[in-house]
Amino acid sequence: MAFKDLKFPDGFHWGTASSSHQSEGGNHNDWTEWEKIPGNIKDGSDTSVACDHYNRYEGDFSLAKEFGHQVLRFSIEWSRIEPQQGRWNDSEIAHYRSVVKTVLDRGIRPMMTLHHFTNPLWFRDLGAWLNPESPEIFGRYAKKVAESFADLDIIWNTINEPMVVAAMGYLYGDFPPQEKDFGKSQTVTQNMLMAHGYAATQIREIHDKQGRLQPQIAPVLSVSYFMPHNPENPDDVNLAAYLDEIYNHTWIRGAVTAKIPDLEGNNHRFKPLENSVDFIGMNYYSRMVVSSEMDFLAGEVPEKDPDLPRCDGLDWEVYPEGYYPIIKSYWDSYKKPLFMSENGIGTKDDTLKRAYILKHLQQVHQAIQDGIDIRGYLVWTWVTNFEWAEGFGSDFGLVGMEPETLNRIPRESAYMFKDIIQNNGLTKELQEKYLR
Ligand code: GCO
Repeated sequence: MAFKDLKFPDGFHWGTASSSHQSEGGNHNDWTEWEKIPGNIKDGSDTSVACDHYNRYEGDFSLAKEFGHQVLRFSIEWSRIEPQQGRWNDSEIAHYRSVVKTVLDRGIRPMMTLHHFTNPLWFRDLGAWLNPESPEIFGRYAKKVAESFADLDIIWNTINEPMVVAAMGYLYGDFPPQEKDFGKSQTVTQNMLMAHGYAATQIREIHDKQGRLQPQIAPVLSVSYFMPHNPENPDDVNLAAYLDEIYNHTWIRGAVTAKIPDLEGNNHRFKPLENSVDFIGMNYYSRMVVSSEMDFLAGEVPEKDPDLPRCDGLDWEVYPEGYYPIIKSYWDSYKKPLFMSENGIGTKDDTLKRAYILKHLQQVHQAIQDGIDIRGYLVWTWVTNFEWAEGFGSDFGLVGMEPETLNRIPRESAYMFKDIIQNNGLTKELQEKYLR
């Protein structure tokens, strides 16, 4: 195959993404408690230290700067900022202000997520996202954060992957609170949609009140490419379409159209959602093949393709061909600018990691060529970190970490990504080097 230079548009944003709980160490939230229960984390690890990023963020961001980053996506930890309901920890707010300023000082744009999976313990005890008041409670947290951060030039992410919270926490029971109840997962989805609306409204109002320019606000969605196991079987085709709708589309359509679908499929206008989406963050990792002969909602899926490489632990197939169609369906459906807010693979094999990134970027490039407005691309992740229920068993980092010293060790994939950023795209030579 002959490679060509693949240039990205001027102003395209390159960088990496991470989250507080996966990298900081020393948190105390619902995940911390859950990690202590034997069997919950596959390799028995926990986040007591994680990457010690809470103390090492300056070094991590300096390294990111050396490698050319233009955007750093990270989250702030709700449980640190609001350790008890309505009680704010000013020194933690100061800490995160310094995190943001450290990013800005390096000439990098901060993309800050308010909620990335973890909940304060008091919120868990109130029933977390099943509590009908959870959207307002989250809105009050967003208000406090907006008041404290509106003077800083931040790209705001409200909620990370609401569908993953709903599916993994309330349907498959692989994340806390380990429920297996489709109805509950639907309630969580709705409450997180309202919470996003309240958060966006608060962020806008506070910026107005303080006389600041309106920032860019986005929710971040996990997307997957659903495929029928047997494309000749209409039941498989219908199942794939149904799951595509409920996993990829229902939530974001609600946010974009400011309508909340209820369990009967009726829509209710919800004013706080108006003007809540400036762009859509899309996290893509893999496809999902589904069969009508199996119970998908109970976690049953057909055997994976033995010829495709997989992500360690999570067992996701490498399937770059699914990236383009899901990007296109988002663009066609919502006509909002898109931001590839996470993409990457957990593997010890850096050769595979490099090829993964290049092949996915070829898809992104094609989508841009076809007129789709994509603003940036972030690799998950910079320094390898705690991969939720996998523990440290699935290594997504461009930068490795020595277990004893926690020293950061950039991998060849980090240098490759630097080359991509410097060239604002994939040179022919780079593709020849890593895709041959
Ligand atoms: C997210 C992601 C990350 C994961 C990554 C690899 O929610 O943004 O789940 O937290 O680490 O997707 O699984």
